[in-house]
Amino acid sequence: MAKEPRLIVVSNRLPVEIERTQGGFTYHPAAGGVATSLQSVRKQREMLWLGWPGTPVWDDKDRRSIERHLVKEYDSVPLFLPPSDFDLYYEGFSNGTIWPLFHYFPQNAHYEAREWNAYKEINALFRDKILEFAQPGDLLWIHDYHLMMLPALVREALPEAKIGFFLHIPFPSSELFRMLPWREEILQGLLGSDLIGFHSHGYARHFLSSLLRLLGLEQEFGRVIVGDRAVRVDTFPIGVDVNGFESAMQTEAVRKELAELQEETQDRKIVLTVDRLDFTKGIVERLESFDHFLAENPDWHRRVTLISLTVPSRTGVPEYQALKKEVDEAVGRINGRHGKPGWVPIWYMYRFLPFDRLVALYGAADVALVTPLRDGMNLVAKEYLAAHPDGTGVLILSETAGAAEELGEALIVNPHDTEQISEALLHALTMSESEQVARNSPMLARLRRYDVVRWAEDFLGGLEPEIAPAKQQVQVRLDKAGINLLLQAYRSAKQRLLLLDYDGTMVPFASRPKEAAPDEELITLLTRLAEDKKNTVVIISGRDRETLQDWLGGIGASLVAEHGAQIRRAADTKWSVQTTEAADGWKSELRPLLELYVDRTPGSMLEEKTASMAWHYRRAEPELGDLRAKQLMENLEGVIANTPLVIMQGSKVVEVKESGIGKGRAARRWLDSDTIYDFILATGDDVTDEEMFEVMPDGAWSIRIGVDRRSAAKYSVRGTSAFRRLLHSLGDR
Ligand code: ADQ
Repeated sequence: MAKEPRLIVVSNRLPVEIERTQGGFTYHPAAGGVATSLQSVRKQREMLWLGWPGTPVWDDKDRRSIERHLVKEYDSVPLFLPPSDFDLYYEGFSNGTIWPLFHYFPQNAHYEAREWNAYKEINALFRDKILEFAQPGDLLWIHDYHLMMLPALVREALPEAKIGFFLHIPFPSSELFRMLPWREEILQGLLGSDLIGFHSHGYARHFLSSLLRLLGLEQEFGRVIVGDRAVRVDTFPIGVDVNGFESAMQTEAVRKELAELQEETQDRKIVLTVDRLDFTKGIVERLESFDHFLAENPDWHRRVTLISLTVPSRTGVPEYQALKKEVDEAVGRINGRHGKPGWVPIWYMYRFLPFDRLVALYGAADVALVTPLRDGMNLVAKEYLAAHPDGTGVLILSETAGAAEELGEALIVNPHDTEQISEALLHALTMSESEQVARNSPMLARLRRYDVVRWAEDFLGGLEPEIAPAKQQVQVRLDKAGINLLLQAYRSAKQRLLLLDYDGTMVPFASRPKEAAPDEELITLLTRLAEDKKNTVVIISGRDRETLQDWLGGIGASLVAEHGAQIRRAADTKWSVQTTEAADGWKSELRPLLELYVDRTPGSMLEEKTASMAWHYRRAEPELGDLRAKQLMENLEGVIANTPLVIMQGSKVVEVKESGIGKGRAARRWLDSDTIYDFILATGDDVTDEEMFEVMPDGAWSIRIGVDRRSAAKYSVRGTSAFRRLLHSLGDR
């Protein structure tokens, strides 16, 4: 066993099914997302799982036998809970208060002090069980909304414990959360953790604003100071076992199921829906959308079948019984309305299906219709994609499922909009295979990289400590009088050096780097400046050489690409590569870390260049992008210590590069040459340009684009258009 600290996982339910048989008991591991993800963790470290073993009431002898077996065979510790309190805690507070409220159904939530007290009692029983087993150095990972008081209870008893908490359901807007009579206690309960994880950035933000509004606790980059402790709040979107689904698709059992299904449905298209029967899943609304689709598109009659697979859930609760009735009636009504001899529009299955059959259904479905009204993540959407490794199939996904944050290439719909879902169905059923693959491939690639194993490792890695804030530089500003002085100096000079950054300096940023091509006006302007015999124009950029060559190869200027890693002088046709001492291989070492940030930050991307790697986050959600950038820099700082690499944060980009390379060194090639320049202009907008500003001689005009920033440049102008005007003035001289 490796020397990693032991992990104690705590959840309401143990992932083991126990059945009484004649000779004693039988045990089956229950496969679920979290259980699967922790299989790999189990190989690296000792693990113990603590939770409730299921409903039957056992006598003392049974309990001892079950506990012995679970500890020995499953590394699991059962916590037998008193049935009376259990109902108040489970059906009552957990599923009758928290579940509806957190899923934006406040009208379904009830607030009973008795249930709340039972919830606290049961959480305290969990604490007692933990205390029986916990040893110094253990990591504790507590799961989900049943156990929100547990982190603080454990913290009180074990101040030094390392405690992580993960919420599998949404955390609602603070406006909803504040409706809970025991809202402060719940927040305090969660704050006993060192790390609190959510599926999406939105949930983390809601939690942080609840902390601010209800407890007055401020956060900085997802860190909240509670007394003398720091609590980190972060997002870890759970994945699925992609390899497991891919290999299941190859097994004989699944192939057989699939063949039978295809035989039964003939050449009809299959639309599949899979959920637990719950009011949050939007089952009735979805059936109504299908009804609408059939009414609007009679040509699709007989050509499509909706398979609705619904797993029974909370069957003892009256609201769930009423929902079951509503679903049954809707299915009957729609089949009655549209059905024809030989064609039943909806095949409705109300049961749990074994894995092989479920996978075969995923594989056979042309379209997955996943439209929960609210869902923490929704694994069905991801499982469907994983069961189509060739990238075919169409996913229609609700915008209010956590999964929508990552699966943006799906057909995203508002689950309440019958018309829109009906249109999405038509789009899905007629979508070309090439469009299907184009949409699904990037999603599959993300799911493969950030799978369920990675999710668990990422969370556990997050329980490690963090590092210090970034450095700052001197602030400067340029005024109108300065511009006039600059123009005078330019006019009277004999040899001028113009070092011009490109993105963010001469052109504004575009959401995709390839879209920031130079316009005609800029090309003309730069060509004119470069033609002037007194001028040496150098475009000094972080871009790759192909793009620079392509865009600016014809203006007659010298080009510096990749922050100085490649240089092409105006007089040359060839590029020269600048070398450093950095040994090869650093990129493959850092790539997994950078890819992790790509996966965890939807909209971001990785760019590889000769002597650097850059993580761009301009298209990411801004707050999340900034937070991740800071985390990535801290992470990188630890990794690259004592290597010839440096980290730079530019505008919406974090870049790691070989330290001998940089715009400073590149600029020196001209500054240190035999030519004596009596006018030097250096302009740029981000941290990569600071190196250039720093090597400028005293009389140089160094200008940073963007006011009120810290910089080593002497001056600043407001933005790219202001700088363009200045360039025009130079061009007119
Ligand atoms: P759930 O609300 O249970 O999970 P979901 O994420 O969709 O919702 O997971 C359902 C699971 O049950 C899937 O793995 C699916 O394959 C399986 N399943 C559904 N119907 C089935 C059937 N008839 N037969 C067999 N298997 C069936 C909670 C949160 C989610 C969050 C997960 C994980 O509510 O938002 O994604 O936890 O964090």
